[in-house]
Amino acid sequence: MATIDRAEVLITSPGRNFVTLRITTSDGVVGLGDATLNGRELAVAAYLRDHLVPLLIGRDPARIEDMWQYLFRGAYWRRGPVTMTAIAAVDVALWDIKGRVAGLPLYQLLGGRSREEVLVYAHASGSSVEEMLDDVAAAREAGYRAIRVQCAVPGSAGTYGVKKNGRYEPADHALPDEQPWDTEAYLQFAPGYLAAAREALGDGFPLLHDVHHRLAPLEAARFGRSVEPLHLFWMEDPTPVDSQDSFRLIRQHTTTPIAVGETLSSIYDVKQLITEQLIDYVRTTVVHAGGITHLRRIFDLADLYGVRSGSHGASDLSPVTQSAAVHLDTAIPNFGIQEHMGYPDLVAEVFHGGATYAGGALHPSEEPGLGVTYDDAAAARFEYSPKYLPVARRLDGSVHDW
Ligand code: KDG
Ligand code: MG
Repeated sequence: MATIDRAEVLITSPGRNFVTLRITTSDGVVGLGDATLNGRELAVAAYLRDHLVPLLIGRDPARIEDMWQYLFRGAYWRRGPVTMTAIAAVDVALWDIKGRVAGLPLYQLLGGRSREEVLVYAHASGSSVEEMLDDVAAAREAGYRAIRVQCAVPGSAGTYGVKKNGRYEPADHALPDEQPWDTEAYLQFAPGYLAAAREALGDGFPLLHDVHHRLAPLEAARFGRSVEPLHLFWMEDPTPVDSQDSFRLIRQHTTTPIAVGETLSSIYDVKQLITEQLIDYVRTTVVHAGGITHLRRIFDLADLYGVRSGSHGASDLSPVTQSAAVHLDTAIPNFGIQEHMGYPDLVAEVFHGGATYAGGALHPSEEPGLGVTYDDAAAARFEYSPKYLPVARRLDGSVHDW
């Protein structure tokens, strides 16, 4: 029996910070898992290095489910993004190894293809409505068949979701940038620019919007109602998800579809949302929700209630996660859509292979396992430096949800 010989925690910053776990077996098979938690990277790196790596050495890499249970139940302290990201890194690396040993791409191990392609949505944004419409046109030109639209709210400098110099990278300060937020200004402004985007795209084109946890439940209900005639594909994170019951109130008032889950890390965090059919798309992702093993369990639960997947795919999820996500998206019955944000150019120097974009869709690698390799020499050129997500403050100076 092959055993786990080595597990290395690799940190690099090719345009943004990434943490990667690399597991090597006694047969020399190598598997990769993403362990990046934006703005809290070193907490996961320490959790892996100090607490999980010593538990892995000498164990059977083929026993993925048992390893998952061992790390989750065995810790006594359960759940939370740091724990679940660390467990995900181990889980995905072991799935990668299983695929490489079998000589099969990961989606084949997950049951094979359910679809020919993974539909993705692009990001279009602007600091003005004109700039946003130009970006919408550029995304269409690039072949995207679904587009998420965000526009800077007058008076809310640094509005989330808006690109700077052609890229959106919110974790870009050595200490958190503090940004003003005016909810009423947003509520008055956003429906108008979304209407302009709808007019440009035409009826039926999938148009998405991220509210990014900024509204109270009743404000979210008002927003959802006000954009109902635009038939959004979804409004994302309309209110903070700490309390799953809040979504009942939103649901009672609007038929605008709801997507939630990018900050959530376990099936228990989405259980009520799914079983009470309070959402339409669950956005939990491989890296932050316990890996392939746990995310598949979430998607299976979602399928029972007619909820589809819509996984988070921002640039803080490494190409290892993107590849794993596209394999899972290819295999599950209840796929909805996949976010596709792209990476800084330097990222391709460190991570080779993985999913490929063509014609508005992502396609899984046909290489065994995930199909991603890690270039140590390139990685060594990009030193880690702390980068934080911003913090939002209301007009009276108090802290708001970012
Ligand atoms: O790390 C935080 C980002 O991933 C998040 O702000 C991006 O909301 C986001 C999205 O929908 O991609
Ligand atoms: Mg989001």
